[in-house]
Amino acid sequence: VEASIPEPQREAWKKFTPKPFTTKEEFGKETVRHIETTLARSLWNCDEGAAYSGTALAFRDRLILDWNKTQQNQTFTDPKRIYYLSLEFLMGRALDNAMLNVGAKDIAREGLADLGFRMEDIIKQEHDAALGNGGLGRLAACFLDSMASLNYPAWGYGLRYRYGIFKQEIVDGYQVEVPDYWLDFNPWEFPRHDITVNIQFYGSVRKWQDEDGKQQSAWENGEIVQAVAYDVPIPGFSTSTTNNLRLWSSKASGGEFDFQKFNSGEYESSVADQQRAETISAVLYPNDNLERGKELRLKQQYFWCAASLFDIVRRFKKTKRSWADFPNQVAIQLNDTHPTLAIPELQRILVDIEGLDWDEAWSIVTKTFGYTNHTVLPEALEKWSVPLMQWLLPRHLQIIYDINLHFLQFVERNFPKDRDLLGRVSIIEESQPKMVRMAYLALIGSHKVNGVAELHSDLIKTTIFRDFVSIYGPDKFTNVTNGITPRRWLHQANPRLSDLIASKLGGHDFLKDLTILHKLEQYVDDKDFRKEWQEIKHANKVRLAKHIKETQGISVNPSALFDIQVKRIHEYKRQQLNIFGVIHRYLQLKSMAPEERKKLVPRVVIFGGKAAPGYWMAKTVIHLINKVGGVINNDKDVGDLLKVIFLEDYNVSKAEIICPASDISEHISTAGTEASGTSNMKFVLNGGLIIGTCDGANIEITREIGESNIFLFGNLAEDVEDLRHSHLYGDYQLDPALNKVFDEIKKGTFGDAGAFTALINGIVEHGDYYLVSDDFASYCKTHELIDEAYKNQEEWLTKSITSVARMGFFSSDRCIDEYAETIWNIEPLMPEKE
Ligand code: BZD
Repeated sequence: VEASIPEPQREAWKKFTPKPFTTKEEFGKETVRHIETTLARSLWNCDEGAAYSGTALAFRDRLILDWNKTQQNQTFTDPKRIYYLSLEFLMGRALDNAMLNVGAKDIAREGLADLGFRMEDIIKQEHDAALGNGGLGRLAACFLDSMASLNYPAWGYGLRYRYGIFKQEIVDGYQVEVPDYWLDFNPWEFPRHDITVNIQFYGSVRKWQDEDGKQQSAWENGEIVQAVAYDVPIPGFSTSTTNNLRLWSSKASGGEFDFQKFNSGEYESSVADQQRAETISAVLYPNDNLERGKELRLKQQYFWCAASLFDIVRRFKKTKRSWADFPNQVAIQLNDTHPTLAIPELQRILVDIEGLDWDEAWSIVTKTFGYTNHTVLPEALEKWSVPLMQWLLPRHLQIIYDINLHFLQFVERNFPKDRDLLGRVSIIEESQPKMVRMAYLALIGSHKVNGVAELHSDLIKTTIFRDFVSIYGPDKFTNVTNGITPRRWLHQANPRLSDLIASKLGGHDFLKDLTILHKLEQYVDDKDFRKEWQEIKHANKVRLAKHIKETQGISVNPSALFDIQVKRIHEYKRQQLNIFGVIHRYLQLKSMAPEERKKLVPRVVIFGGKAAPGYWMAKTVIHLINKVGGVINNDKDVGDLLKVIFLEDYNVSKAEIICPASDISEHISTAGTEASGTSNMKFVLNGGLIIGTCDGANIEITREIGESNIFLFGNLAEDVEDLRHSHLYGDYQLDPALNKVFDEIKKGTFGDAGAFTALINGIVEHGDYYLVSDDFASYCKTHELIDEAYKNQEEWLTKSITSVARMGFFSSDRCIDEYAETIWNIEPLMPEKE
């Protein structure tokens, strides 16, 4: 690698390289310098917003120094790198995370105090980076944190959406979506106007034979859009390794053609071109677990895949290695099927541009990619219409057809007798119009496919990928159970608990090896420790109660049992089961004598989550929750015994307040539908107990923490199919208690009953696909057990401590090590010593 500064001058360069601040004075100096010069503000107009900006810029400088060193070290050492391709990175706020990871939060707190600001107020100024929908996007963010913390040479690649997931407002009990424009001030990104890639769309394919008689193809005459790189530094915890998240933004290519148009007076049309180009990275699609086949979405996917691969290939080519070495230097992980076009794109680069033979290229491609599946829900499996792909990406469609041909020939050779098999496993679905099945393409183009929890990884092998297990054998399929980063979800969200744990375990090492938590079990009977543990939980509930008061104007009693369900609103996640359970509880309470009521455990039931804007049933559930809250919260008979809260605009920074404040949280999806779930892990790690179905990671959580520390209920995944069948074709009995709940809704107790007809009919008349009625009795019964258990606070506390002690497995560090070892074949690269 050639350096731009000649050898004799490098000493001067090194002398002038800025040093990271190490004292509150140095921090204060940097911060004020940024406020005065970078921001052009002064002591006369420095509000909390400006103080946040100055602090963020001071920390950004620190990250960049480490980032430079990390990247330089990687360039010199040239290890195998992992590239994590995800359309979503749900990062949340960056400042608090940066301060904790570089270990300078206390310095900053003191420095800010000297300037007249409180740390808590400054942190709150930051806008969440919300470039994701839910679990899948947040998982990608936790993985970035772990990869950096474990010193893996890793890059994330994504899209720089101008609008992240919408902000949710609740108006008259209805969800209203407000655009999330988050880029007005974002100190965490570095535009790299010199790193651009031209991306082609549409056009045509020219084919010819070269002198050696070899078939050649070229994709030509398309429309060009430019991708511009924006880099976001990702600091590791307690290491100087700082990785890169590269987000692509779209721009008109601005070549001569546009200039001519503009010059010849076609202003409008040249501006329209520009706007069309910028539309590609304008907005995140707000659906989770649903794919709707829109052209713009496909454009986003190709734009991002092509820019990322160009970048990866460019970096590889600089090292002048042979192509056969590519999979030894590059691992690419596909976060669901959204980046599947990277597979035909790499094949196109190798065959059409680099001139490799098909088979040689294909062997490189399949060794490079790994594919993670996050769902078995049929409506979420991506399919793209062949005519759309023909129009937008004509060469890629040909390559996909060729991949399919080779694959089907291989299947036919090995399974000559199975006539239907070819149709079942073909990448092309023979429908009207024909469709490209992206999950099959991803699977065929990868060397490993993984699910995200044991049950889920088993299910994909017996359902959607069943035939492929016969074709490739079971070794192509593996499981990597999800995890969460304990830095954000314990240390940052719950600093007091983190410090209490550290006081017993001799420091914060558990944040880098979460299995150390098991030593906490020794202290489960330690009186002072228990008292402190309980006080911290209470303080976290007080903090959430304060937030509820400030945002909703409702007072809740922090000594009540806090029962929380926060996640995207989806029928399969069954918030409807929860709210029907609440109505049932309300009816029981109303039927009691006042004396009897006094024995009840007071409850605050808290919901939060966004519904996809076009998902009517989910919006109806939000509406019902709000209506029920309106009635119950104002019923004098009820008082403090039951409160129902819908928290507006659930996001990462709110999750950091919510997760530490639960007594019980709800993970109650129909068995077999939630691939893993990760908020279940966040709640348990913060000392909350959970009620859940035998689904996703709940099963493994139970195995780790013990059956007596979790409230499981409901039917099992293996019985779901039969139950659904019996609803439609057998005799079907609606649960009587649920029927009473429906009667109450129909009476108009919670407002216009007509608004909820579809919700009820889905269960009563249309087969109850999500088995709400089947699980209702066991759900309500389990909540009674929870009430009983909560009365014994000592035992509850023991469960809480024991559970946390046994959660070590669910660190995303463990996941990343598993991916690195079993799929990526990469090693950490330790930072150079000073
Ligand atoms: O991925 C989620 C699953 O539903 C969870 O069970 C799992 O824990 C997490 C992480 O593995 N899936 C999603 O969040 N999916 C999406 O958000 C999504 C977005 C666009 C299109 C399809 C799915």
